[in-house]
Amino acid sequence: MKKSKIPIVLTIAGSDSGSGAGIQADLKTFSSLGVYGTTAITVVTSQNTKRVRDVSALDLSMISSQIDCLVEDFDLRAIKTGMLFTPDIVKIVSDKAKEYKWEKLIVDPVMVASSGDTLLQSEAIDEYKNSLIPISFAVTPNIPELATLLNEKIITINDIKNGCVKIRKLGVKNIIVKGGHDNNNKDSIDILYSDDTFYEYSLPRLKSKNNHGTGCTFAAAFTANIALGENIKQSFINSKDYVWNAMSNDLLIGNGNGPVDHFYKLRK
Ligand code: PXL
Repeated sequence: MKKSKIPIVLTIAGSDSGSGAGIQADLKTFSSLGVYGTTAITVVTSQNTKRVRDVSALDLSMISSQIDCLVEDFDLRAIKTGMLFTPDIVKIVSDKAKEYKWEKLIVDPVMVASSGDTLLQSEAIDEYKNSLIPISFAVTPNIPELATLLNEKIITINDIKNGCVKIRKLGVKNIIVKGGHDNNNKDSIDILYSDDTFYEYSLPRLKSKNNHGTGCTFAAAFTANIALGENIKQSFINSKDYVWNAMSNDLLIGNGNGPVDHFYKLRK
């Protein structure tokens, strides 16, 4: 396969019409960090910064077709998943990952939007645990997602660490828990569990309500860093720095939870 000048990555995720999260956030992150992003769209949402109004899933055959078509022509260095919505979509993505022997599969187990709307059917949780997480390179839940995956309360840093050890038992080697939802700490503490070792990285908690798409953006930045050849720990640090900087720049878009500025570097 022809060698591209910049790494090519793929995001398998949902479209956010307000462009703060989902496919749109992923593409902006990829472009800002110097990788070429391709997309396989799973669902279309009609959405603004205040609410998700409608969700419509694509046919499974169309989801597979996008993936097959990209694999046919592109040397995909890393693949990220976002909103998968139904158990069938989670299953088809795991089938494709196995078929194509994806080594650098980053699974962001998207469940709820910043507006509080549901982005995953509850029946899909077991499918994540049984088929997708075990074959992934890294999984990047936030605290509520970790709690849902384990069906446990996660409150303290110790709970997060114990949770990582349990997720590790599903087979995935790298677990990152995004600490943005832990309002008990004045810092936002993210945890990486890799090679059976914990790393913590803290930055001052930002008060901004413009946090729509921060989860997607973190996982997309991590995917880009891995595709660029960074090691896991540095990719983790770079991704948190990127989200923190993007979130620091308020674009004042919409009346609800607004998007972060993926191109903050252009405006410095
Ligand atoms: O941030 C999670 C997320 C992922 N994917 C889509 C979304 C959202 C949040 O709103 O809309 C399509």
